[in-house]
Amino acid sequence: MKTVYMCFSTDVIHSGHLAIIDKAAAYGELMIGVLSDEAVSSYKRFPLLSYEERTNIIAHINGVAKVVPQEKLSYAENLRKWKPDYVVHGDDWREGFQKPIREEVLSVLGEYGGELIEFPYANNQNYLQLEQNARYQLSIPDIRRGRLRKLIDMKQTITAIEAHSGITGLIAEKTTVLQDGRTYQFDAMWVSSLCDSTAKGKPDIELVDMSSRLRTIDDIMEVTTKPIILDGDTGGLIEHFVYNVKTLERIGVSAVIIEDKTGLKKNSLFGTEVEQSQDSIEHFCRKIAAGKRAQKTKEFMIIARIESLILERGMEDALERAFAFVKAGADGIMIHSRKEDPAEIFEFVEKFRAEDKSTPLVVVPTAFHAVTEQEFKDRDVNIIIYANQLTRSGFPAMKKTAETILRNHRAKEADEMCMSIKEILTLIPDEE
Ligand code: SPV
Ligand code: MG
Repeated sequence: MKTVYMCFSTDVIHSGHLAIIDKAAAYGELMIGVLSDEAVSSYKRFPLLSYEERTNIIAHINGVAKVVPQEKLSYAENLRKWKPDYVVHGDDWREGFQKPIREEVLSVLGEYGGELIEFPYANNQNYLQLEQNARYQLSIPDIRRGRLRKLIDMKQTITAIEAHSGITGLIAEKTTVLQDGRTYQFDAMWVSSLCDSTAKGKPDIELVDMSSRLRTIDDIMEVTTKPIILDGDTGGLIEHFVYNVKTLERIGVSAVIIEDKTGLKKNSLFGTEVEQSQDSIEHFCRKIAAGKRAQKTKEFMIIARIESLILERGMEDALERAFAFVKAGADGIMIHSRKEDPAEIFEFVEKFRAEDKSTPLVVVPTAFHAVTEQEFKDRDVNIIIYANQLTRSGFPAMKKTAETILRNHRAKEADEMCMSIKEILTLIPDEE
């Protein structure tokens, strides 16, 4: 009896899948590789059904003889392990994102004489509609809100990139890179006070008020599904913070990070070059506790951000604050530093983790940008935020274009820096 291998990532099984399973099973004993939750969420979208549920459903489909896990988008490991006579796939992967995966499959099959069988891909409107509905589900506030915690549970260490508009939200949502048989995407979005203010041409001093920040969040939410972490600055007055917590969780934001500063807030990366005052432990604990009491859902997170290293108040102060803030109810701790050398961040993480193994830790490696995600993961850091890189790369590109047009008194020379008109017109497809 010949053996046949197919990989499945789907959580919305439809008759198109059943038809291809029937065809594949006609070639021999059919084994299905079910893609792990991590692989599905970094390749397509967060799965609506977990790996276990998807495995169970697929195992009960007529014609499926065996179900095995497939950890990566790459088939190589499973093909070398099981050596199926045939791999079956739709012909849609000949072009586009999955092309290198297909080429690798052909090469591994070549190692032992296996064969690839491709069926014409069924681009059925009903199936596309099903996938669109699944994506829409993920953007519903009640479903989006809890996904930050789920992602941390699933991956231990997740990444977020800043978004300050619909288009930067789309970049955070859709950018995917294929590397070594794995796909990479950002897990979440950070709505930075610096970038939201900068986009409005204003300084990062809590001048852009919450109504305006909510407008930005809504623009992002309209076109994305990934969880949102809001940079909540100081959280403002306790009396205002409790209202804002309820608003944020109602609209589906997953977490707010508030920093232990008071008075006129300036951006942390100024450090001690400008006057900034740190809040007292007692007052900031009251703010956290009031926020937690106001919260209505169990998934929303209030994360406390410690500015002691930024303000050069020392490691002991930072740690004392961290433990006090957790005791007051904080769901996570963000430790910040503006030193390129990550030593003080690593020291904080090590000392914090010696006493607290579970509270999520957050870092913003803008200054200590040489540290890799793996190094943070090895130290049990849970959220890595790329806080401002889209803003810092986007605006210089626009400035250069404006200067080029001024210098040449026409637009021709700037054209090579620009996306083509066709690309910009089709960048955002019409909603069906
Ligand atoms: C932001 O992105 O607005 C932040 C992080 O608060 S930092 O700019 O490093 O203070
Ligand atoms: Mg900020």
